[in-house]
Amino acid sequence: MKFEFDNVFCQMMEKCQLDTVVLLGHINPDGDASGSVMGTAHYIHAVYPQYKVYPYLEDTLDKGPKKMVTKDSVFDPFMFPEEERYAVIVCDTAILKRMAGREIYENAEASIVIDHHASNEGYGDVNYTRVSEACAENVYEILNWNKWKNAVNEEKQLHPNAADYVYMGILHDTGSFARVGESTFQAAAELLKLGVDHEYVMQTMHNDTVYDLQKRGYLFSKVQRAVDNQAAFVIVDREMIEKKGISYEDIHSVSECLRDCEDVKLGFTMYEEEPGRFRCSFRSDGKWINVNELLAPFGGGGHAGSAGVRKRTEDPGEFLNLILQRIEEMKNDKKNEKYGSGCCYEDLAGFQ
Ligand SMILES: [Mn+2]
Repeated sequence: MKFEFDNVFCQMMEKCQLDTVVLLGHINPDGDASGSVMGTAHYIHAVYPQYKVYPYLEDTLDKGPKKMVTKDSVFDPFMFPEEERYAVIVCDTAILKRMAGREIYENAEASIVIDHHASNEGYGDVNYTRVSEACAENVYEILNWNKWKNAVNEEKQLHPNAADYVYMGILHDTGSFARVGESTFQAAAELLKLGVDHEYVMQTMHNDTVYDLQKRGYLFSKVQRAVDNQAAFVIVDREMIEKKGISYEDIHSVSECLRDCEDVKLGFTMYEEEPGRFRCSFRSDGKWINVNELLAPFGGGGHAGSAGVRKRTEDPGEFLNLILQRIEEMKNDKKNEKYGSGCCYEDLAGFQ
């Protein structure tokens, strides 16, 4: 059955007699988290003007989406909302631990969760999680765009608006439509019809300076290989970070670039964000190795093709070995399954 956001939202507000709603996303927000949060906030603001709306985002928001958010003429999501009684809507956040503004969530009267991570914990009063390429695609699916169009028709459409943000979320989590299904293109086409300017939103994808590229060049010169050369990875320790001025933003896209190389199946990065603590990012096609499963025993997770983990260790080499061992084990298990009697449907159930 289709999830009717408007019904669920109105019921929640009426039942709890609330006039305020706060929107939350995950820590270190990206284009999808911010697009989903801001898009939903703008939708409610336009369609339900009787309610006060406060989107809240950490200001560690990625540089590209930040360009759009700082142009917003309706909301300033970097202000911490100080409300008494309110409902929350949480977007793109699989687990409570990754939520930005968790105390806001804990003190809410009611909650709706909209997500697309297979690893979603199922928290919240209403939890709508459907595995898809982008949370913003789910947001697109559940909102009533006819209602929105009528609500914003009267006045001149402001930009960025709900449609611009939802489009941005889809654009970012699909890598500019590199990973899409039919439904993604359908959503994008409908959003363009609603007035989204593709070029305007594409500006949030272009943020590199020449210096950024030089730092990336350095990072790629440090790539190591393992598992018959099929895994490629970079480890960035404090010394490299300080000497070369490498920020997390610099390494953010490296695991994905490596994964997309013709001679690589799995790309990952380990970044020592503070002494002894590594922020690790893994990318695969979701089938060769399901990286969500790969990281589960280490306390990490995400999607079949894209997952992360934070690891506190004085010995990154030891952690690296554990990871590589588990990759080998998962590869062997798969091989045995294939040649065994059991039929393996897991390959097909990957990422859709
Ligand atoms: Mn996402």
